[in-house]
Amino acid sequence: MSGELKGLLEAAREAADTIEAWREQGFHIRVISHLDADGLAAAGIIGRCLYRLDLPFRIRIARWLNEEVVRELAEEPKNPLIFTDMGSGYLELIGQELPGTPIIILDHHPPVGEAPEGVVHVNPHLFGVDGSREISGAGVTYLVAREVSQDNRDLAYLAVVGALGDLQDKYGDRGLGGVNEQIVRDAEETGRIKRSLDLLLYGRETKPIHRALAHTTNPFLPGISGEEDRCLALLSKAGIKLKEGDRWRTPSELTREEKESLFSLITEHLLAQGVKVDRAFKLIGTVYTLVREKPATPLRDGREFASLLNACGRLDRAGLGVSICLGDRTHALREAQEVLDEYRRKLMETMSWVFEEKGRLQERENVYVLHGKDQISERLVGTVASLTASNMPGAAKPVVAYAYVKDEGLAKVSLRMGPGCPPIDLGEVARIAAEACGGMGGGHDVAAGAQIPLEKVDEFLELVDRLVGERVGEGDTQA
Ligand SMILES: [Mn+2]
Repeated sequence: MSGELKGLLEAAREAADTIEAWREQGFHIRVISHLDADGLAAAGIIGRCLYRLDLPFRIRIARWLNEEVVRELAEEPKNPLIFTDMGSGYLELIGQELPGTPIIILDHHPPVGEAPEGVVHVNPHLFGVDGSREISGAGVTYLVAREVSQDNRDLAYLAVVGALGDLQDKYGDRGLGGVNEQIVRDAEETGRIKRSLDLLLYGRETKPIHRALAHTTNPFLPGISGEEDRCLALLSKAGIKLKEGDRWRTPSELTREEKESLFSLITEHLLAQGVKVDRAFKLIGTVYTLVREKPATPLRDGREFASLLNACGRLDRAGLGVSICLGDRTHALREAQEVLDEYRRKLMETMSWVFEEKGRLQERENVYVLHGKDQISERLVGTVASLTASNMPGAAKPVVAYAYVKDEGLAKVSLRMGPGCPPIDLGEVARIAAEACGGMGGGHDVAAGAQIPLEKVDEFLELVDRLVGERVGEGDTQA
């Protein structure tokens, strides 16, 4: 075992011991977790862990951690708090507002400042493990649950879903790597997950093939993504049967020959559109199948499970997502499926909106600015920024997208690195720029976010453009 991992596991052990001690004292636990798929998966893991310990708990899901949220927590009785997939960026705030509260932070975002005295802080970055790529918030939470009891190894699959939700599948064959690799192995050994190499069509377990192809946005396939009619034409050209009797076939049922012929037609189509062929190769990658879930449900495929959780979080139905992670497969699943459909519809609409008219995505000296204003929902802005950044043809600049959160007088900003970008720390850029504008920001090097006062948007964008430029410049002189 590498020294880095050893340090991380020791911290996980300390958190597990702390939970055990809380149990002996008969505490009621407050869990507070992040709104995205990773955060909901983390909430599910810690919830099931506490449930198995017979510890009473309550889960609260938050969009972000700010002074308001922390003050609300401070006004409640001082029951122990577990932060999952959030907290490390706000150590000072936590120390100031929550003195005397027993606290565990299980996060993978880069820590800012020092953990206050007495707070148990488990974060891969403290041990030289790259939290943006190697392990998710759900992964850190899983390591703790596993230290609590080996029986919790059967929760590893949720940590895989969390890592996929945080787009950590950046290793070979679009697989998970680093500490995640070990977590995947736990999930395999406990009979929950099987890995295979396959076409990564969106909705591979649930959607008719033409629709799955049209709904695939990562990679974005010009002339195919969002174009159901053209997809139908392409599939019939490939000689692929769409129905089995009355039932639509799904991508998971495609035979090897069918997949090969479909793939070569997609490649031809992209070439004809002047798109590089390597885009098509991003369509082939590691599929994580949750073998205990019913076929033809979105929970059967790890990525689709993650996007279902994400949809629940973004459309104000976080509770549904948590229920599913806690094991509900009845009405919660049915409802969540509807939420997912609605979310995908909105996302596709928004993506077409982005590229429909010039000027919505504006090229500046060092960044692309996506002016979402009140046209992009603040709930979608992060996902839209990710999709835009990963689908810009040869983009060497990060994408900075913002949307108004009018009722709070704020703009929500998401910064994302595209595949062609030079390595700079967007989390640091977001934090410095946001603080200079009276807001808060931070995050990973490749994906960061900020909330800033509405009237400061222009100032913020200029500052980000400049900060990114300075950092790109530094990289050049070192090279
Ligand atoms: Mn996360």
